[in-house]
Amino acid sequence: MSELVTAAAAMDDCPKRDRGGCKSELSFTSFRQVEKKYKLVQYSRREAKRNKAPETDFTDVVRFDDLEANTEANKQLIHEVPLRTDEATGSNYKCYTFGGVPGLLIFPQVLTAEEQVELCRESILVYGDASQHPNILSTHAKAPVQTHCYQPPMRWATLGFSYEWTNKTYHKDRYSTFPRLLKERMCFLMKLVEHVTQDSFSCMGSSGAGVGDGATAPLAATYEPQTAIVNYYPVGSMMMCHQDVSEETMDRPLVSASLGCSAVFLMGTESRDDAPYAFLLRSGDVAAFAGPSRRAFHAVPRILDDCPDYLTVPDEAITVEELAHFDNHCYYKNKTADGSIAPFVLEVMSKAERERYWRLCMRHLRVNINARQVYTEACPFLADVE
Ligand SMILES: O=C(O)CCC(=O)C(=O)O
Repeated sequence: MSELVTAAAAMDDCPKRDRGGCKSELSFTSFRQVEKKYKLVQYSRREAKRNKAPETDFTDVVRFDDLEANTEANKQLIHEVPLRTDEATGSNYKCYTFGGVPGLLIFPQVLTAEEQVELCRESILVYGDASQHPNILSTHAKAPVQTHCYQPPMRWATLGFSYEWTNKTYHKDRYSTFPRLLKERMCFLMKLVEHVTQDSFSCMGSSGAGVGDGATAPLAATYEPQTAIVNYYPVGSMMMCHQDVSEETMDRPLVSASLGCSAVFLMGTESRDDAPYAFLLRSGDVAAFAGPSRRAFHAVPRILDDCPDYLTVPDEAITVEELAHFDNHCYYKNKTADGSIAPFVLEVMSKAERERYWRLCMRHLRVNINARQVYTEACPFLADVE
């Protein structure tokens, strides 16, 4: 855990998003107390001269990369679920459950380095294209900007059905195509979810309704990812406590992939009054919210500054000019003198420049892609056909 303790203090960047509910009456819940514990405390240069920023104690964070590093209490709650070896690839995937959060499944390092590269490239260069996929910039932006790729301070993009944050609803007539690559990955991951058996809950569609056929059918065969939220988290940002309960198909697990910098992820129960557990999610890890955890409150209070070299431009390869484009952990290629963002067009960039661009963006960034099935029936119109 030692590398976690060294995370530096910098400027606070808690976005006032409607998704988390930064509301004063929520400040005293047990969930909020744990969020505060892990939040990055950032001081201005002047303050830092007078006060030393407090260090975070990460001892209680559950980690699956180093089981021995867990507290004795957490070790008792971690269970490895035997998974069948993938016959096609011979891969032997691992899955863990955690006694404190029934239904939460963690698949550490289930995405290969190549798959992570592919998904990061798409997340920066394609999924952030507002002309293909509607997105909204963070509240820090002076006005919505129609970007052609991810550009800070964009905080999320939606693929497939668009989500209306204010009314917490989906609309069947508001959608973009659901990318084929992502659909393939998510369907594969759902097969792994299906392989996991637990006594305390069932991951299988319990309503008896399969996609399209109305019959009881295995989960993976009928699963259709219909919406995905791509979250962009620069170091210092966070996502406040919330539930994801707007989908009609709450018996279908939500699948959530972590890319780039690691995060402290909190998950509790259906009540904010219960203190959540904290989990370390690293690049390549996938979490599935199945069973009771599908309705549980969760949050991301901390992003660690540890993007793996294979997803970014490492220190020794970055130029002084490129470094000058970083501001508060974000890579701004086109920041104008008044601080607004000038959208740029990828087509004018060479392939090598685009490759460099997404890797520079990832330097202090975590990307989370979480996919959900929204409606019981199949929605073939979402398909990404060539
Ligand atoms: O970033 C994560 O791991 C979780 C994202 C999330 O909770 C959401 O998009 O609703």
